[in-house]
Amino acid sequence: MSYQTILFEAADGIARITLNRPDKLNAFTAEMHAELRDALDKVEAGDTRVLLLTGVGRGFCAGQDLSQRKGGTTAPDLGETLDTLYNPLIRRLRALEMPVIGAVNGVAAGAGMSLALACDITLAARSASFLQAFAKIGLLPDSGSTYFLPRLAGDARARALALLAEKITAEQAAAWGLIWKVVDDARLMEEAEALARHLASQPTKALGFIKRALDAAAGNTLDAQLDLERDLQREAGRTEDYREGVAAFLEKRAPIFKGR
Ligand code: T3D
Repeated sequence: MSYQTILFEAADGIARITLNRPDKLNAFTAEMHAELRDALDKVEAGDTRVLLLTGVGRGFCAGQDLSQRKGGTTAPDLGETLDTLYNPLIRRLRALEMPVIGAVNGVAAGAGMSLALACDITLAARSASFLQAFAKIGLLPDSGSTYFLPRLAGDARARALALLAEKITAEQAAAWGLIWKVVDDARLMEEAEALARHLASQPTKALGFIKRALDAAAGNTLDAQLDLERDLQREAGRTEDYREGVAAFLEKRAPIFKGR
């Protein structure tokens, strides 16, 4: 499949997906969703150990392209588009057995902000901003925002962000725990790439288990979570990378992890 709305490349264990509709601040279209699905198929099928997501131009992603939702005589079924396009994307990113880095280069609005929140480690350029744009157009936050916001920022901030739909700066997003950190604009991709290189050299299976355990924690009792940690640790203990990690420690050398 050749891509019109995203850029995709994968090399040395790092896959890069760059949203590429800069004149529309990388707003999602059905075509972009289809291309993302195809790119994620490649990420899952290949030897990728980390995924880096960013956008071209001055936007990260402005959410759904509203020109595709121009009023007709019948109301669109937005439940259907969430079911078929947005929810599978968010579920897939969270379930990827590798870290997903978000490099938020500009405004992240609507489902674009949800996308940034769904990444495992999100960096933002100092000039970037975040906007729960939904209420401005008569919608509620979707694509995971009602899940991520209160967990990351707390209920009071989640409610105000969603109800007021006020734009916040990258600094504020970091201060509220919505993202990992803010980076000077000129250094964003350099830092994101360095992070990607680092993560691509780490024990990928264990990183995948960490994601799984942290995601499950939100809905688990302590007992259930302890059981899950036991099960995943059992699997981790059987990986080549665990053997290598212990051997490297005992031999006082840097480990060489293969992601197996
Ligand atoms: O529908 C479903 O399937 C349900 C799922 C919904 C998920 C959602 O994401 S709903 C929320 C949709 N997104 C929004 O409501 C955000 C709309 N955009 C904005 O509020 C503003 O554009 C921003 C705050 C993001 C940025 O503002 P600003 O002033 O920096 O830029 P701008 O001038 O508004 O935008 C630049 C261009 O991008 C402009 O195009 P033009 O006039 O130069 O040809 C603008 O129309 C376009 N653009 C920005 N966002 C969207 C968009 N075009 C279509 N859809 C957009 N979402």
